[in-house]
Amino acid sequence: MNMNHKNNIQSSIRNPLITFINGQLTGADVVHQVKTLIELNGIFEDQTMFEKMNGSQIAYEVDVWCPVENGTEGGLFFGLTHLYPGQVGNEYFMTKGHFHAVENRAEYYWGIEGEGILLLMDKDRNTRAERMSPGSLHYIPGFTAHRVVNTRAGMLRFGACWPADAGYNYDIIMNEGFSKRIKNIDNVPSLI
Ligand code: S6P
Ligand code: ZN
Repeated sequence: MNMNHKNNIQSSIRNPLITFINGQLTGADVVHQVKTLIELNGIFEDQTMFEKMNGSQIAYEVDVWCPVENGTEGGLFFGLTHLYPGQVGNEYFMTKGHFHAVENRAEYYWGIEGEGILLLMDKDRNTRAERMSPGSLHYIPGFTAHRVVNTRAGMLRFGACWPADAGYNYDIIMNEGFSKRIKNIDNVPSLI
């Protein structure tokens, strides 16, 4: 094989645009979002305790890769959430939680590092909980609100993959919450 031919073959194989190694998502197209505690105002039960806390501390960070335009039917998005440890009163740090704007859109979550609980609530407000740990895989059906709670002292990292046209509906959860909460009761995460 002559050198030119060899170079052509090699140059037609490109490197990945994004890498996902050791719980980190890296690449030029990855968008990094930071959610501070103050942005979660209203989701915790103990508002008095919430107001005493440092609102500028980070509650979670999300790295998102959108290989197609937002709203593309048939496309997929990929995300990595880094949820910090902490409590507001006896309630653990958690994500805001949402339904999808296109309500029937499903999603996968999977545990990468740390331990926590995935709360799932259907349209009739029935809430169930799944333990999340490295390697756990969670199918979130359509019409189901989802929120993750960090129940341990370290970081909780989890992956997510969802349809590019799913969108977000945060209003229902901001206004009505989930029908159950995860609380630290005598150092045991409990669904209440
Ligand atoms: C998107 C997916 C995740 C969350 C992220 C933060 O459909 O479920 O990427 O956006 O975990 O949670 P939240 O509830 O603040 O969007
Ligand atoms: Zn979602």
